[in-house]
Amino acid sequence: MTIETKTKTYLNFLNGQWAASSSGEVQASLNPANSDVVGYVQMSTKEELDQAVSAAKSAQIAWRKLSGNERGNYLHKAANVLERKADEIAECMTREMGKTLPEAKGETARGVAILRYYAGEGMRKAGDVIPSTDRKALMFTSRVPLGVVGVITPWNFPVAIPIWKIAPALIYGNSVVIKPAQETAITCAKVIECFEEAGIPAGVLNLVTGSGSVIGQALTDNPDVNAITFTGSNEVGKRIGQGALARGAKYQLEMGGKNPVIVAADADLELAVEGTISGAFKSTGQKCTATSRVIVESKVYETFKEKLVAKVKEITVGDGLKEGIWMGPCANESQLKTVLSYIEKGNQEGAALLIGGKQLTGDAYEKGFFVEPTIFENVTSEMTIAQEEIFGPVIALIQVDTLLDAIEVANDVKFGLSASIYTSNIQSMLSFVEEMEAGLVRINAESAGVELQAPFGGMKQSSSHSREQGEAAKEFFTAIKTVFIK
Ligand code: TAP
Repeated sequence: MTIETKTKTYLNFLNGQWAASSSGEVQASLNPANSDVVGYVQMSTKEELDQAVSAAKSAQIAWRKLSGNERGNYLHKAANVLERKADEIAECMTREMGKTLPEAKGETARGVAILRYYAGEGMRKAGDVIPSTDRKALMFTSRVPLGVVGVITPWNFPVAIPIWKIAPALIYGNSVVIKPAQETAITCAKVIECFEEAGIPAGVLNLVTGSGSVIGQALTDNPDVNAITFTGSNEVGKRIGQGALARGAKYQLEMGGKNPVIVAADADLELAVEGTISGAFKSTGQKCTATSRVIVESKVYETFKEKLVAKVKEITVGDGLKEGIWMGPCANESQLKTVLSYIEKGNQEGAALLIGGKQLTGDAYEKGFFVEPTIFENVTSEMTIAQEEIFGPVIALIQVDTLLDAIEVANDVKFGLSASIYTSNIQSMLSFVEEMEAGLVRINAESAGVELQAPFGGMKQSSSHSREQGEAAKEFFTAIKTVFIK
């Protein structure tokens, strides 16, 4: 059954049925480009979340008994449906959270590719044979599902993040209850529809929307949820981790970043400018891997700065659905206010505003949450804008004398998600790889982005030190059983 779109009210998906919440309450999802109502989503109750978990618990018994290939066939079918509906879903994403349509289409295509990758995972190895010291025994490991997995996702990648958690959870034989960010719950509902159309058995995948403090908390606390996978802010992530730990559930947290780009004196400056702009301003800087600090060797500082500012002036800001727009709005009003408050802090603490810094107003921006792409210079490592995640289109330029200084500054934050360097010197590349405290290190490439078949995750306070995506996902979504047969 397709969700009722005429009334623009989206429902929960509970035990194979679309259902309204008994609360009778819905929340409007607003387009951040113009404040139009995109649709309404359910404000569910704790009881509904608990019902979804019970359904998932029952359904998991039969689901885990299917072969990996059989489970993979559902993912293959869901990938085909998503591919067919890609344009509609990408447009919904742009309307719900503002990223430009080409970016939304790219993310949706990524969702299709992730589903296909994990569909194949059902046919790959699920354990190892380990030589026993007893010549008459067979000893091996078997990867087994955890049970019910709770998935809590943010709004910045509303297709890719739910899929990169749901797909591995399902392929390894777990059932799922997802609570997406309210901000982008409609896009998530459309993803769930793809699984429904693929014929996923009732109860194996459930969607419950509502506030984080009610539904997210209830998912964290429910004793039948065996594992929680979370992506979002550090504040919420830590609370979820503590809750899961207290009741002995497995958990995985992917959180914030404060990602640096180092521009060495021997860098290809055109390439460095291109990578800095793409890493910092695509998705309006609302990526966990977005570039937010640019650390430049003094020998090339002025030239790099000039080239960077000239390119930033070319950025077109506006409604991401319109052609020719390169950067959309902040995802909501509170995000815009946060960005503006960091800009104010930058000014107060003595950084020099090079370009941008203001909310965009006037006809094309009326009722939207637009901010100019912003660059500060004369930033020092102890300033707030060099330490805290802004999650907006703001970069801090930091000048250093040597590469060693650059790496020291790059590491001088509590986060360790992604880091990049532009250099043509192999020794500098290797020093960076060795010294940089980050889960993703990228050379002559922007800080944002990782291929879906490679491990993804951070060091330090960016992560609970697990990894997502690729084969690495198996570590979280399965338990190892060691088998000894004599
Ligand atoms: P959060 O505010 O942390 O929200 C993330 C999710 O947690 C939402 O679904 C939210 O629900 C829910 N939540 C809120 N309070 C909760 C509670 N008490 N218990 C359980 N769940 C709760 O993050 P955000 O603003 O959506 O996303 C931006 C953050 O995500 C940034 O810090 C960014 O760096 C991070 N991020 C990290 C990564 C990786 S892979 N490291 C990738 C993308 C984003 P609501 O619907 O109520 O908001």
